[in-house]
Amino acid sequence: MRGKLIVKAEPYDYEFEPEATALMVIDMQNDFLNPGGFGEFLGNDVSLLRRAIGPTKNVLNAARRAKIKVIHTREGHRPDLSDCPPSKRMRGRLKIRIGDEGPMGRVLVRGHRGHEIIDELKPIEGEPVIDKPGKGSFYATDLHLILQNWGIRYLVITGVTTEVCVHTTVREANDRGYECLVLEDCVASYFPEFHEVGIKMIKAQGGIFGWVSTSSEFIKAIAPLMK
Ligand code: TIU
Repeated sequence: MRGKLIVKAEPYDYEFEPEATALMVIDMQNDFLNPGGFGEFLGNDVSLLRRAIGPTKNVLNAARRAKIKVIHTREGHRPDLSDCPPSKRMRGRLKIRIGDEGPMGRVLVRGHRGHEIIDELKPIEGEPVIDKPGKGSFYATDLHLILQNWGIRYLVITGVTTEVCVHTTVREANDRGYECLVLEDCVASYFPEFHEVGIKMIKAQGGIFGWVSTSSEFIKAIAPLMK
């Protein structure tokens, strides 16, 4: 279907072209959402992030049915840690650091269970997975190249955590000219107050970083594409 669709959003309606839109699922990895991983070693209650799983699953299913492109990201590092800044590894004086052996294999290292995307949101054939060493999804990755090749101008954002990797990615995308819609029930933080303020920051000042809506409003908007 050609033409624009409209999502009820804040600070005002989000208009987008489905063929030029990608759904991004950011860092929905065992290391952040399950016990025994990086998120927990940082001192967090990982159960706080799990509220985003159900709504994100619904959006993912709807986007697949509507033939909207999907891209997943994972934060993590090469087994030799050559792409992990020593500052990142040492920060926090953790007992179990990035690269150390934990209950889900080596923490935040590619190829280990903790680094994998959670079972509930596994990528399927045709959905690129971007492995990123930083918080932002554009930094030191081929995400921008893929989006440009696909003709993508609109990004619908889900994932964790609101004020860290989601915010960094939205800011990076904003400076590269993408129109971002953040689905607030599909993103989450270990700090509910940071989530709340992080969401406010995106839509304040006329949508300084983009728009905010919900999974149900987005699914309603793309319903005509789900034949
Ligand atoms: N993916 C992501 O947000 N990485 C983090 O380290 N987040 C925290 O909130 N710690």
